[in-house]
Amino acid sequence: MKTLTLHDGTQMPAFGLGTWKSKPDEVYQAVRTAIEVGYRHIDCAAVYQNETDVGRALSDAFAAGDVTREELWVTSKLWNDAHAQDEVQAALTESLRKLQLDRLDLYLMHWPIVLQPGVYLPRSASDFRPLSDVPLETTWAAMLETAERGLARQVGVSNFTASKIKKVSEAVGVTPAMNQVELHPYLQQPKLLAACASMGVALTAYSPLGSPDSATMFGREDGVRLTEHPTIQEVASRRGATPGQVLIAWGLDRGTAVIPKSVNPSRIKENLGAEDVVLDDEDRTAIAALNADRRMLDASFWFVGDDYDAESFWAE
Ligand code: NDP
Ligand code: 1BO
Repeated sequence: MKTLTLHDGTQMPAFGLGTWKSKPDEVYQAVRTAIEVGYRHIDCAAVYQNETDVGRALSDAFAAGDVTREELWVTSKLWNDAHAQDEVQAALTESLRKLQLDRLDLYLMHWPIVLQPGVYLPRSASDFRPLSDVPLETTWAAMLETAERGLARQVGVSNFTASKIKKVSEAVGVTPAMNQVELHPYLQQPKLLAACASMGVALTAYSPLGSPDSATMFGREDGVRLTEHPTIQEVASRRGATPGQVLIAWGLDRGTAVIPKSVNPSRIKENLGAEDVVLDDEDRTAIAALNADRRMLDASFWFVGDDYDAESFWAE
């Protein structure tokens, strides 16, 4: 299994299972199947509202001897409504309770956004807390404290630009181990890759297949699905692989972790096969040409009120 080396030398399994949008009644079997076929990394989040079912699957997998706790990498994420100094540890403890774990391998600040307690997605300006009241560096320092207390082996961020990483790192004196961001051939983000590499921050590619199952939710029905793009299909046929495997192999080839979501047993197995797909320079050049700086999660759900806007949110 391919691994990433984090800034303190920790080895993290590069390939994992995504669980966003996996319904509680589906995610149990998805996690059990994934572990049975060889996955060693599961990506979770409090906001996915399925950690209890993931936790049941983990507990049953340990009891069945399918995997040991030490062999498995479990990531979860702090939701935006618990950013205050005295809320972070409580939120992490609640995720641990649901996941039936003593410690996470990685805990991420899900978004550089601060919401009022109990808010899932904002509907009006009053759903936000001003960043000046709860700055990202306060949240980052509180996350580091959870690691010092042994509740997470590693801590990091998600959906951060390089400049936001630099700001929190300089303020607190410790750089995040990880930045989990959207990465796929339509959104290749080469500058962010280079900036994170220069700061010693590893990257995880989310929505590596282009997140087709969030298209309706976010009113994004236009455009060619990545798995149906002729270039991806050509590379797939050259490599004797499926389009999904090519997309995952491309992310692994760039040195990022990759966490495709599936609740379908045959696609769960198929996606793991990406570890054996080797791309060459012809494949890399063909896929590089697909970059369109096109986001599947453009963050527009945060642009309610005046606190965040499309101009500045992703700007360096
Ligand atoms: P993905 O790009 O992983 O796409 C998931 C979709 O692709 C599902 O519809 C799935 O269907 C389908 N699929 C899975 N395998 C294949 C295949 N081999 N061929 C064709 N279709 C396939 O989308 P996500 O947005 O879910 O991203 C992956 C994970 O990243 C999330 O689940 C989550 O864990 C994380 N994430 C993190 C975010 C963050 O803000 N930090 C934001 C977004 C995602 P089916 O299930 O039926 O197989
Ligand atoms: C708001 C969507 C979060 C997915 O990780």
